Amino acid sequence: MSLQPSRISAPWRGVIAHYRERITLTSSVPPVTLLEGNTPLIPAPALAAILGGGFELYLKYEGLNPTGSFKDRGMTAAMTQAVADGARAVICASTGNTAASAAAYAARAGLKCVVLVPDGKIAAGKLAGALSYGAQVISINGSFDDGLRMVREATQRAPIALVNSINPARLQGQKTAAFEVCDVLGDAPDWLCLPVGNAGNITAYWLGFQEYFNDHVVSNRPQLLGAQAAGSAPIVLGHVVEHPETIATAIRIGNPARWHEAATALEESDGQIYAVSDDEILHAYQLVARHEGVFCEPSSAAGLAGLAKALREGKINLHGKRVVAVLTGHGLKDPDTAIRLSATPQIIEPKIEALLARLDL
Ligand code: AN7
Repeated sequence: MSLQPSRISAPWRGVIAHYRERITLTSSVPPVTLLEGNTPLIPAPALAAILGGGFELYLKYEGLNPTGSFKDRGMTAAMTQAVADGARAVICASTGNTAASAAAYAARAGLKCVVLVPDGKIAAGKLAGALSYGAQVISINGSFDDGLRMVREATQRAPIALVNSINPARLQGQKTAAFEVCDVLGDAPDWLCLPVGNAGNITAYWLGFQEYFNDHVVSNRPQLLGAQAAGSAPIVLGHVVEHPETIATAIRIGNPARWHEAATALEESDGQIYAVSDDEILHAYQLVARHEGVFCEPSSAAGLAGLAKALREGKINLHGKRVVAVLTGHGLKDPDTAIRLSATPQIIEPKIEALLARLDL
């Protein structure tokens, strides 16, 4: 009997090391990494049945990244590039997840990090993360869109690097999620659905799928199904939303920076984009937790809400198809929404009879 630990596979070294030859960075410095990526693609047969059945559904659970969202894929690349460029400080505007991710990777790289967030509109777990990783957190009396405008100008006027997804390195990191989906399925899925906010992620997925397809790694490309919150749906409406509102604060964005690229991805993939109400988002959010045991943040469920809407309205035929829903962030990011939506725990005396009387079996 061997006393060596059994190695089931080579250790995971993060998305830059794993997909090195596919990631275009102008640097040769060692990656700034927290070993992000390699997130599970979880089959969701119960949810597929609830949505009408007849297709395979998988959840790309991005909440299992080191800071709890898909942003870590892009941030490893952006922070590596910043270090290579000799930056001393980084800045971003954020609805929360980018802030937490930037803060963590900056801590790892030894860089100063400044994040701008909309005051009162960021979920508790994201603020807790950004503060704990030691970022300078600045709350603005305005929206994410105001913050993005301000950080763009700040990088013109002060020696600080921008790590929002208008930074092309971010997309290089984030496209690895598309590679992973294909690597696990053995080909591209038929549909990929995801929430759309600033539109960096849909742009990055399309980049990844195109690249695998063009290099003949896969034989097809998925159709993309995007979803925006109804109160923050500029791409669906075709105009900027001045005062975006939604309970899904991660995607409370009225003027997406990658709007044009998202429109191109939707067009080239023969995709669809939907506006989903807060009620529809919260319904999908509860369904996936209660029927699959997968807890995502409300915004992450918007893609599933969009899928449900497309099916309900007969806009899509999924018979025999393989569908991937990207769950972009972890449910623990937003404990307040989770608790507010649920029944209050029952309080009893510490007596067995009191417990047995409450068991409703
Ligand atoms: C959980 O953190 O924009 O369309 O500043 O946190 O690429 O913007 C977050 C966006 C979806 C939308 N799901 O992705 C930010 C930020 C979650 C998110 C999106 C976000 P993009």
